[in-house]
Amino acid sequence: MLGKFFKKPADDMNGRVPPGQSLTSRFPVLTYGPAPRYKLEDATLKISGLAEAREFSWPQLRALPQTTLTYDIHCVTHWSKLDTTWTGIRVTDIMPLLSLKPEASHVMIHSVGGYTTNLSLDDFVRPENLLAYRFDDKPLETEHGGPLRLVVPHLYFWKSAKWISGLEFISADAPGFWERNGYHMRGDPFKDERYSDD
Ligand SMILES: Nc1nc2c(c(=O)[nH]1)N[C@H]1C(S)=C(S)[C@@H](COP(=O)(O)O)O[C@H]1N2
Ligand SMILES: [Mo]
Repeated sequence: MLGKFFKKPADDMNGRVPPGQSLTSRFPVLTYGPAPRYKLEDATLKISGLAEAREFSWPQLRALPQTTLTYDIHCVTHWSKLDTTWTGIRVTDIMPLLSLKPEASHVMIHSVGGYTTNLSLDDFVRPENLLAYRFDDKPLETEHGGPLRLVVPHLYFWKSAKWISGLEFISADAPGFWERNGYHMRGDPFKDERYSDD
């Protein structure tokens, strides 16, 4: 009974801060390897796997509705940042343009430079998930994934692939870069799903 109270930090902002996380007002950069540098006009999104193959150019993506959303982000390295504001294209505005095969259940996100991360379609196709190109009403900086990155705020931030280049639809879950290196396959911060043995 008491343990239940004591486990909950007094400053969890009414449940907004997941267990084991501390708030930061900075915006730390976490990248494995070098950051690629290219213009937004040159960004493309390649659709592959269990979907009709196609490639979106930036003008084709830019023609979709533009959405600005504010939400909290949580990194597995124990920092959380509240009220971050992103502008981009909703995943739910792109999905109706894709012809998925019925077997598709997951997606492997691909980035320029080879980074990958896996998501179930349930986690990917959510109205708050964005292909973001602006942060804080400014063009997204290179080190934070500019010109174009995925933002999936309900999971740890390693799922939010920077410099996104492709969506590969697959019929079973498979590990991406960090997931092969010990991170959890799903990564829900509120369930403390940091490593594969959590
Ligand atoms: N392409 C790519 N995307 C990536 C990463 C990376 O190394 N390469 N790092 C991930 C990790 S571990 C985190 S915590 C966030 C960090 O985003 P930030 O640098 O904007 O804080 O990006 C994620 N997306
Ligand atoms: Mo991370």
